[in-house]
Parts: sequence; C-alpha cells; structure tokens
Amino acid sequence: CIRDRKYLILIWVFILLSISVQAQTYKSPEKIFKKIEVLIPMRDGIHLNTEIYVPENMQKPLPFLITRTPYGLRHDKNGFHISLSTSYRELVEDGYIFVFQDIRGRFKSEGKFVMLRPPHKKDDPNAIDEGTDTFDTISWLLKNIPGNNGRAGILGISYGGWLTVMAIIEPHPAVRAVSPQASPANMFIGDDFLHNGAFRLSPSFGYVALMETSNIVTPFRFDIYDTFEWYLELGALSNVNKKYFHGKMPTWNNFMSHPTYDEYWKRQQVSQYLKKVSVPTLNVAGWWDAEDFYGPMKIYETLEKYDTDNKNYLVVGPWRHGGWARSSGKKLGKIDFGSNTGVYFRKNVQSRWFAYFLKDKGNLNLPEALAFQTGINEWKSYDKWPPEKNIIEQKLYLHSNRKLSFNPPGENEKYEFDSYISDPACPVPYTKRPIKGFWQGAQALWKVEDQRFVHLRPDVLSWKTDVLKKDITISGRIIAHLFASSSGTDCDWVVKLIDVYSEDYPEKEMRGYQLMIADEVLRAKFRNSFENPEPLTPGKITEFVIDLNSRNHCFRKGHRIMVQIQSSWFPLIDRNPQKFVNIPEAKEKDYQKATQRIFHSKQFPSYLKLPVVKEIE
Ligand code: PG9
Repeated sequence: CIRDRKYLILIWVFILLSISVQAQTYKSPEKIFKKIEVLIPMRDGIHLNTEIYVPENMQKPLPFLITRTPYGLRHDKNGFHISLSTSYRELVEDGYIFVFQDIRGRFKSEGKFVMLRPPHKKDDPNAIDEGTDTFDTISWLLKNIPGNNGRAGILGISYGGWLTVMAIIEPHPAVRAVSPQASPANMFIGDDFLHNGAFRLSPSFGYVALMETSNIVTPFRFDIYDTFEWYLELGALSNVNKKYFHGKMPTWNNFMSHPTYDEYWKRQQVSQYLKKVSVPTLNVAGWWDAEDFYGPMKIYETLEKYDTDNKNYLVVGPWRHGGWARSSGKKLGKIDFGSNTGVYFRKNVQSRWFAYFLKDKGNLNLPEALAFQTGINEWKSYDKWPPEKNIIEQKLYLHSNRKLSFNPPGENEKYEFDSYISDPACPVPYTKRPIKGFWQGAQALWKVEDQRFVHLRPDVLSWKTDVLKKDITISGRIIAHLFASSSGTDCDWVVKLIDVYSEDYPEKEMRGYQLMIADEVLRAKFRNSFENPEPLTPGKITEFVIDLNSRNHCFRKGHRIMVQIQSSWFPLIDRNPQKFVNIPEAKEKDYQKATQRIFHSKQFPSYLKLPVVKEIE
C-alpha cells in the first residue's frame, strides 16, 4: 500500500512537471498577435467582418492563412479567435498572419446569406459569390496589411471546406495552397441533406433551424428530449412548415419543392466547377464522418482528372467530422487507433503542407494519398486512391441461415430469400435512444456505435461470415448489389458493412462489438435515375446497386464480417411512406407497412463487391 502511494506521488510529480514544461513552451495568442478587426469592402459595396492576427515580432514577411465561416468567430477569454489556441496551435507555432471572416449575411457581416450560394454566372462579371468575396478579401489584405509575403493559403472544415473549394474555382493569384476539409460536394447524392435521394431529416431540419432562424447559430428547442419520439410525433413531412417553419425558411422550402435531382441541386454540385487544379490542394476526410464523407472523396476524385502537375492530394484518417482538427485522434467512441492520428495530421501533414507552399520551408514528402488503415491501425501511402495495385474484386454473397461467404449461392440454397416487415410507424433508430438533436450531439459518434443495439430486431436482417481464419483487408470502393423486392411501390434500403470483433478480444467489453465500417442508403424510386423517380412493381425482384464509397480496413483474423440490411434509419432519414408519392406532400395515411424480401438464390445472388488486398506470397 505504501509502495502504491509512492507510485501515485511519482506519477503526479511527472504530470505536474510535464504541464509546467508545456506551459513554458506554449505562448497564448494574446502574447503573440496583434488583433485587427475590420470590415472589408467587397466589389458590390457590402462589408465583411474580418479579424486579422498579425504576429508582433515578425522576423520576416509571412503569408496569410484564411478561414471563412458561416458559424461566427468564436473567441477565448481574451477575445482572441479560439482556433489560435486549439486547432491551429501547430500552425501558430510555425508563424502566419491568420485571417478569420464571417461570410455574407452571417453574424457581423453585411449582405444576404444564401445557403451554399452557387458560383456566379460567367456572363455577369459584377456578380458576387463566395469565390469573389474571398478574392476581394485577399486583394484588400495584400494592400492593407504590412508584413505579408504576398502569398495566401485557405483552409476550412465542412461549410468552411466548401468555401475553400469555391475560392479555387477562379483563385486570386496570391493563393498558393489550400486545404478543403470535409467539404460537401453533392447534397442530393451523398452529403448533409440527402443520400441517394433519401432525405436526411434530422440533419436537414436541424441545420435549417440553426442557420435560417436568425443570422447567428440558433439550435432548435425540441420539447421532447428523445428526438426519435419528437420526429415520430411530427408525422408527415408537410407538418414541419405547418407547425414550425411556417414557410419562412428558404432552404426548407427548397427541400420541399425540389424532391428530385433538379437544377436546384445540380447548381450546388461542386465538381462541375472544378476543371483544373488551380492551386495545390490537400483534401481531407474522415472514415467515420457522419456529415460529409462523399464530398471530399468526390472533390479529390474530380480534381484528380486534371492533376497533370501532381498538385492534388488526399488524406483520410479514422475521424469523425472535423476530428482531425479538434482531438488527439487516438480514440473515437470506444475504438482505439493506437496513436494520436489527429496530432500526426496537424503536425506532419497540415503544417508541412502550408509551410512548404506558403513559406518555401522544408520538403513536402507526402504521398498522393495517405489513408489510415483501420483494423491494423497504420498510416498507408498510395500512389492513387482508390488503389488498383494488388487489389482483387471479390464478391461476398448473402446466403440462407444468415451466412455470408465468398462462394456464390448454388442450386441447393436452403431458402431463396429472407424477409421482414418494414413499418413506418415503428422505424429503426439510427443510434441508441434517447437521441439528442442532430446538431446538439447526436451527429458525433453514432457511426462507431455498437450495432448490437438493433441486431436481431425483426426488421433488421444480418448475415455474417464464419470466424475469419486470416486477416482480410479491403482498400477501395465497396458496392452492394441487392436483389430484392418490396410489397410497396417505394422503399429505402440501408446497407451496413460491419466488423464483428472476436470473442477473445483482449478488452472484454469489446467482445462481439459490431463496428460499422461502411454504410449507405438508397431511396428505391431513384434506383435508375435521380432526376426521374420510378415506382417499384410490388413483389418484383429488382437489382439495387448501392455505392458504399471507399474504405481502408483490415478485418482481423478471429473477427467476422457482417452485413446488415434494414429499410429505415430514423430520424436520420425521413420515413419512406413505402408508396410512390411526392413525400413532401404525403398524408399520414400514405405511410404503410411493406414486406421486404432480400434474395440469395443462384438466380438472384445478393452480394457486396469488396476491393480485397492480395496477400503477398
Ligand atoms: N456539415 C455541415 C454543413 C456544411 C455545409 C452545408 C450544410 C451543413 C458543417 O459542418 O458545416
């Protein structure tokens, strides 16, 4: 006992010593920077609220590092931008002139906010957009802030990532490097608002309330703590305007009046504007990003087509949305990655990236794609993403008795299909109840939650492999091919690829853990076209192809691979009435039960196509 006390004292001394060493080396922002607050004029006379942080003891001219945001400029207790002492600490150590700006119509900036304002039309040179606002800001900064080296970098996460992409369509010549991080690319197909035509109800409703109730961030006040229940009581989608928004939220009205992939959505789709890699671009994404994973992968893929000078890079880590900036990145929920992946990114990738291009410092020494391989928890370098070298596509088939195997079903498959009833009155929750508001905490960790909370529900079907005799690694795109039927004329298919931890896993509480590796939803009426939805023929077996995007994961020996399929994911996705109707106009009586069948016969073999890494002999 005395020995234990001695150890405890020693540990405390060690902790206190390391805190005091850190405190000596860490200088807080107010000791480093002079803060300048200014309203910068744009070409149309509107002024944007901007904070500029200039290091007081500049040894030589420094570049600008610019972040623009719709979420307001948050401060520490001394009134200095919070990022300077948190997510940008490594960059602060390197030395930049930091610039933070409220975008048009948000917080202290003048003008009108337009959600994801599309780029201006080429035939109107005086029109404005987020790109011209960034351009005008940089012109002003170069003229008015002494001590700059004539270069600028831009970075931002999510909306800020999207603003970064807007800034490189026709970039200011001073922009020498950017890092769009978790930027959405296509809101109808894979980012915040819809996935494959399925409406992301709680993210979209919550976001509109957050952004359009006022020009600051105003979270919706749910009067039922469990928003699962709140959204269920809400009933048909049309009740949102009837009961809450009263037709006053422009973006919600757009959601309701554009239920298919029409011009409204197409104009926002960013990849169409990316026709060249105008500046070195570091794309950043997180494997468990619950908001915008499609976006950064799509932007990287699009730029890659034009990347003749090798200026387009990709980094993907084991992160939640923005997790690389805001945490050590060692753990996500209960999943431990064995090292501080966030710190690694900030120090060895992001800082080096900007130092190299903006200050000619160091060497880049970064692979084309740096992708953390989960399961074995290692950073891996690739000459392209998804990789092609050493990859073989293998089909993982569903079978009777809820089995999965790499062998296709044969003649004597015991049952042709498995079946469940999907009831919109009792949808499958996407995360454990009670569920907080999506932007009030429920967005964070549900992707790494143990899927046993729904496993064996009668309306969630699971198939699993035998215990793996060796590691199976997948690197690249995963595509599900479901042969399925519904008794209704529309429905949703949700497919989840899961790593089931071994029963002798060292940490007892992780034994049998069902970790979602990839997941996606398809609204069946959009199976052939996002523009022209088509009803299902009740009972007709149809092939549904669902792209689960790419992953880099090793299913370890002793684990199992599992696939789960269900037809609701509430309130992440709105309830599908399971009847071919215009959902924003659906009446309560339109919501009906449907019998869903998933086939696994020789003729109709459902499978997941997996990019399996070849074993090295
Ligand atoms: N994912 C958020 C968002 C970006 C763009 C549009 C709507 C939502 C965000 O975190 O900024």
